[in-house]
Amino acid sequence: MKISSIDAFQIFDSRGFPTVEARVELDDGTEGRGLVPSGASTGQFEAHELRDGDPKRFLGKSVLTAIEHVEKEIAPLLKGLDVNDQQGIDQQMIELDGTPNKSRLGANAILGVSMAVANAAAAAHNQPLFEYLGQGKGTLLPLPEIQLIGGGAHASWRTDIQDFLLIAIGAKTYSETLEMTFNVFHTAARLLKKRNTLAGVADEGGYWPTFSRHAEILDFMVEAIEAAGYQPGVDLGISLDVAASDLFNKEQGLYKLPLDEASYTPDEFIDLQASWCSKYPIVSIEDPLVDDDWAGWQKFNQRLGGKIQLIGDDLFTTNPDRIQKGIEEGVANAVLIKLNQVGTVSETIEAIRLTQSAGWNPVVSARSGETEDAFISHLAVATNAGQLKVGSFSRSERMVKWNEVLRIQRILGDRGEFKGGILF
Ligand code: 2PG
Ligand code: MG
Repeated sequence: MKISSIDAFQIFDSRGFPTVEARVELDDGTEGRGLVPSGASTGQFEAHELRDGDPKRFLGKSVLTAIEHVEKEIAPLLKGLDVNDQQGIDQQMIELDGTPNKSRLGANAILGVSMAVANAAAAAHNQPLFEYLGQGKGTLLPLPEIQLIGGGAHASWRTDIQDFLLIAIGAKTYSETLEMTFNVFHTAARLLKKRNTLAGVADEGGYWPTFSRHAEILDFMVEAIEAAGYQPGVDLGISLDVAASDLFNKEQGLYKLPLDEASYTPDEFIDLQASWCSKYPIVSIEDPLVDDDWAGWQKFNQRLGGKIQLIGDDLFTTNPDRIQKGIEEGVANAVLIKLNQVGTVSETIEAIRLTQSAGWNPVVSARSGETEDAFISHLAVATNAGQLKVGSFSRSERMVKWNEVLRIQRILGDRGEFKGGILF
């Protein structure tokens, strides 16, 4: 099972922007591919996504240098290595890059190869990816976090808060989470149509936000859950990704919400979110504060961490060192897990294990710029992560992930487990 060749080429993601596809071939002709996703509300501590920056080509967004790094530097280094040694291969690429954030070769170059190596190894073993990555121990089907309304950087700043999501906390099976979400998603469309405010979907497939206040969206979510015949807070809960790093004005020390014509000090912003938690059936909040306010996060966690799931995305950027610091300082109780924030498969798995070792929840997540690939569905099951966030319930780059979990559910049969909505 030796690597015989590696190459890469430029494909396009769900926003029509260039990204990397890497291909690893083994001695016996087996191959694996790695398709790299891309964020829009990226955290400042993420691994570096290398783009060419040539304004004459693809708006500066082409990834041809990253591809050249795969073919000229990574391929010769890895040729002849045993494809089963994911960690050793990832480590060699990290050392070849030589920077703390993978900025020389590009995290997109390294991740493409890392994912292709995992897929090639799984194919060589004739196993589905989740069985290979989890060494047969991955049996937990994830609870989905599914976006109803998309805003922020994914909808031209039509709202300030980024994601308004549903979690089907009352579902007994993975399939039932999808049925419940289906019912609310399509009921919401009917309600919006009636108001003449149905205006298509945002980057992750959630409805385009045609609302004049954030609280109006929360009211609408409750209305849609009820109109679909469910009990808010019992059958389905609300989850928010505030993506607060995008809202913080450093000079003024204030969070700005232009939609509400309001500014908040960090303490007032915590108060606002606490008041939303008492008024609405909110079960989870991601990135409620800026990504370097560790003391603020600690305060938030002390106040609300016992009642809701508190997820760090931009705060942790799937980086084991930052997660470790977060665990020591007690700033959250869950970590958003994104492969391209850290840049290799083995570091991503390490981040998940570290999160689990603290008794926290890992939430495996897609990016706003996605591809037709469903690697993360397998990753979530392989690691028994328990939760999966993929954007909404439309657009094929989203549905391919939900559908892949349905396929995994069939493969697992009686071995498959589902814990339901007990978030902590
Ligand atoms: C997030 C993700 C997905 P992006 O903030 O959690 O919703 O967005 O990929 O743009 O960072
Ligand atoms: Mg986020």
